[in-house]
Amino acid sequence: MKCLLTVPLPAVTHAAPRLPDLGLAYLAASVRRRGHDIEILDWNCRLSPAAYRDYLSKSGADVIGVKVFTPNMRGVLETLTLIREALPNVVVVAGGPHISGTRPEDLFLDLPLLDYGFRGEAENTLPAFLEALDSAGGEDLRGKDSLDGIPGLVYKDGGTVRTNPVELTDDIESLGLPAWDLIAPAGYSPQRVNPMDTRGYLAPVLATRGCPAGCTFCMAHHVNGRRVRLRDPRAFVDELEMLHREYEVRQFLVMDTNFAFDKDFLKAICNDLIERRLNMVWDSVSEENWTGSDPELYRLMYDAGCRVINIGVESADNDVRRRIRKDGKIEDVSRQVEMMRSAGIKAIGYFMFGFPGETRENMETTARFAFANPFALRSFDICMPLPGSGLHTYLKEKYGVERVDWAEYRPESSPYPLSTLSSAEVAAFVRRCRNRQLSKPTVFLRKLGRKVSRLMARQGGRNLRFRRCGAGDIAGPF
Ligand code: B12
Ligand code: SF4
Repeated sequence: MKCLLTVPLPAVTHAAPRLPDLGLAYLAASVRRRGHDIEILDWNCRLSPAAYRDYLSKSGADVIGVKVFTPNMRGVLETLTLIREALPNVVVVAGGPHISGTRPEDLFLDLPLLDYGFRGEAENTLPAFLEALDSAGGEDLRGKDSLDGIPGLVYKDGGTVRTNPVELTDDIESLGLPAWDLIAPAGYSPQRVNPMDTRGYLAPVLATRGCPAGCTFCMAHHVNGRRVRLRDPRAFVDELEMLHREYEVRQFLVMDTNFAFDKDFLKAICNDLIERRLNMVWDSVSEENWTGSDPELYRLMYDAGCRVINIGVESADNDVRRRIRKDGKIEDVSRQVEMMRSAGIKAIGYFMFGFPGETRENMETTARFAFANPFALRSFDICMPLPGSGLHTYLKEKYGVERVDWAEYRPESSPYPLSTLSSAEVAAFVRRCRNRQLSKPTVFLRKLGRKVSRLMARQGGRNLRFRRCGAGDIAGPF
C-alpha cells in the first residue's frame, strides 16, 4: 500500500510556523515499519493548489491521510476537494485534533468527502487499517467486521456512524522515533530559539504525551489523553544526539505541555544534556503549575541550554482563571517569570481574551499584567470554543447551537461571543494589545534578527525543500 500524509492547504493558519509536523512523522515511521510506502507533504512543500493536485494525481497513493485543525477547516475542505479531483477512487482518511474532539456524528457533516476518521494517537491504528485494506484487496471495508478491532476509527456503516473506542499505549517509547529522513529539519524555514544564533537547524521534539489539567479552552485530552506518559529520558537525549550528528540540529523546541510535570524526569534530561556537552539551545512550552517556583530548577535548565520558556498565562484575573480551570494564582506566574529572568531564560507569555463571563475590566487586568511583567514577548488571541472543549459545551448551552460551521467560524466576528463583550469588541481589544506589543523596541530587533537569519540560511533550506517534494511549480503561501 502507498500512503501519503499531508497537512491541508492553509486558509486561516497561513501564518503557521513552517515546522516539520511531528505527529505525521511519528505516523510515517510506524506505517513504514509495517512495510508500506509512505510520503509526507507538510509545511516545506510550497505547492500552489494546482501543482498540489497535479502532484497528488501522479503520486500513486492508495490512501491519503490529512491532518485536521479546527481553525483550518476551510483549507481542509479545499484540500479534500483537490484530493477527490486528483484521485477520485483514493481512500481518504483524516486524524488530528479536530477529528479527535468532534462528536463522531458531526464528523461526516463537517467533512462530507472523508471516508474514515481516526481519533487519538494513530501510530498503531493507521497501520492496522492499511493492513485490513490490503487484505481486502482495496475493497470498501465499511460494514465489514475487520474494522471492529481498529481503536479510534470513525466510519459510516449505511446510514449509521460507528466509532471504536480510543486506546492509548502506555509505553510511548515503543512508538519509535519520527521518520526524520522525511522531515529533515534543513528543509524548513530557519526559525531560531535565539534569532541571532544561526548555528545549524532547529527541530521540534516530544518527551511526554498527555495532560491531566482540565483547562476549559483546551481539547488536547481527546488526542493524547489525561495521563502523562513519559519517554525514557536517556532515549530522548539519544534522539537529540542523533539529530545533532545526522541532521546538524543545534536548537530544539520541546513541544510537550508537560515537559516539567515530573521534576526528576526533567532534571535527568537536563543533567544528561550537560554531561554529553551537545551545546544545543532549546525552547520549551510550560504550564506554570508544572515548572513551579524552584529557582534551582530554572538554573539547571539554563545550564542545559534552555533559553526560552513559553507560558500559557491566558488570564491574569484570578476569578476568570478559576472559571477556565487554570490552576495556580496569577501572583505565582509573576514570581516564576522573575525567576526565569534571573536564571537567564526568556519568558514568552500567551494571553487569551473573550472567556465566558469575562468583562472589559477583567481583560484590562490581563493586559496590565502582560505589560507590567518582564516577558520577552507577548502573544494575544481570542479564545475559540474548540470542539471537545469546555468552551464548546458552554457555547452550546448558552446559545442552544447544536453544530457550528467551522469553515465559516471566525473568532473576531462570531455571532456567539462567550464573554460580556461582542466578538468585534474583543477583537479590537486584542488588536490594541498586539499593536502595543509590536511597538516595543525589543520586538523590532527580534524581527530584524529573524530576517537576518532567514537571509543567511535561505540557500541550503531551499534546495532540500524542492528536492524532497519533487515540485517544479512553486508558489506561496502553501
Ligand atoms: C506543539 C503544538 C503545536 C506546534 C506544532 C509543532 C509540530 N510541527 O509538530 C505549533 C506551534 C506549530 C502549533 C500550531 C498550531 N496549533 Co497547536 N499544538 C501543539 C501541541 C501543544 C502538541 C501537539 C503535538 O505535538 N502532539 C503530539 C503528536 C504526536 O500528536 P499529533 O500531532 O496530534 O498527531 C497524532 C494524532 O493527532 C494523530 N494524527 C494527526 N494527524 C493525523 C493524520 C491522519 C491521517 C491520521 C490517521 C492521524 C493523525 O496521530 C498522530 C500520532 O499519534 C497541542 C496540544 C496537545 N497537547 O496536543 C496543540 C494543539 C494541537 N494546537 C492547536 C491549535 C489550534 C494550533 C493552531 C491552529 C494555532 C493557530 N491558530 O495557528 C496552529 C495550527 C498549525 C497547523 N499546522 O495548521 C490545538 C488544536 C485544536 C483543534 N481542535 O484544532 C491544540 C490541541 C491545543 C489546544 N488549544 O487545544 N501547535
Ligand atoms: S491548555 Fe495545556 S495545561 Fe491546559 S489542559 Fe490543555 S494541554 Fe493541559
